Amino acid sequence: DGRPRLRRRAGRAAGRARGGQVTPTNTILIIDDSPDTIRLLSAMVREQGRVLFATSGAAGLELAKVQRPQLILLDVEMQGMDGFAVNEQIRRDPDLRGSAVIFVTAQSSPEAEIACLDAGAVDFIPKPLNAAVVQARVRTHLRLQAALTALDELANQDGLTGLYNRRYFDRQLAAEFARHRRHQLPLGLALIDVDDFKLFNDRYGHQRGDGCLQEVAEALRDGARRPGELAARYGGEEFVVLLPNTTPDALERYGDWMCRRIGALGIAHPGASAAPHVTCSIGLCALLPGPDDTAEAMLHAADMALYRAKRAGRNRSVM
Ligand code: GH3
Ligand code: MG
Ligand code: MG
Ligand code: MG
Ligand code: MG
Repeated sequence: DGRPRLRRRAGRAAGRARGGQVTPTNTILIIDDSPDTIRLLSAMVREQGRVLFATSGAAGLELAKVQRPQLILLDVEMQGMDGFAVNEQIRRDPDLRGSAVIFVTAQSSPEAEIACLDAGAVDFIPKPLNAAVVQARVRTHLRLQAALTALDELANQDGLTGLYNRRYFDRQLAAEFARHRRHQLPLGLALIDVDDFKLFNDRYGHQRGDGCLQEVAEALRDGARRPGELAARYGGEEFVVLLPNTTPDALERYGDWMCRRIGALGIAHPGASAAPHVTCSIGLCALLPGPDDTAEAMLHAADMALYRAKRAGRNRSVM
């Protein structure tokens, strides 16, 4: 469903690497009901990114949802939905957290300027437009926006594996759970715990233990490719995968497949109880969320299933 995915390694920003330098492609969306202003503004900022435009608030919002621009230059005075109304929709949409708004307006009173900033815009550009001022403001906000995006990514990422962290996962689980309840869709959850991992560390040391967790994480990330699927490190040697629109049958197939896949990494572990290599146990929970179900109860059910998988001898997936 187009949610942002973490990149494979921490700290790598979007864009093309050129001679070690990363040059992200910024997208700037101009929403203005005057084609003349759009032409003028486009010409001013076209060196600073990919420029898109819309001539109404409604069209602009639709475009923003799909294109996720870093910056939106938003006309205040527009026919139909005015700039403030558009801005309110942008603020309310969690998908547009990464889109900063700069208001563009001919009303250059201190009150108008304050109203723009209080509405949550990052800046205010007065008309008539001055090319150098527009460019300087756009440049500044693209830079700030890139820093914010990088911070956001770090805040959601597990440092060792590059997977999403538990904080992010918990937030997404709550959101997906509510969505699945609303639309009556089956939701799947898998908790994955590395077997006898303490023994692995004891034998090979913590550093190789870390390497093992990275390999397992890579298998999980690679196995969560369908839109909306999300793999996270839940803590220690425990991982969690969220599988939207997944029936119990399909979830069981996923569990068995992932269990085999992690075994097939072939990471030697002579002390393990189920096989001479690293294995994992998986606890599954699939459900069509009813009015009284909660995300917490779902996690708990998966945890109980994981416990049963351990009790039954490890290296297996249990619903
Ligand atoms: P079980 O099969 O019952 O899950 O046994 P286990 O040994 O895997 O489980 P236990 O909870 O006893 O031990 C988990 C181990 O995982 C202990 C801990 O040191 C290790 N661990 C947790 N986080 C990390 C990490 O980031 N790196 C490394 N190397 N080890 C970790
Ligand atoms: Mg206008
Ligand atoms: Mg554990
Ligand atoms: Mg374990
Ligand atoms: Mg244990």
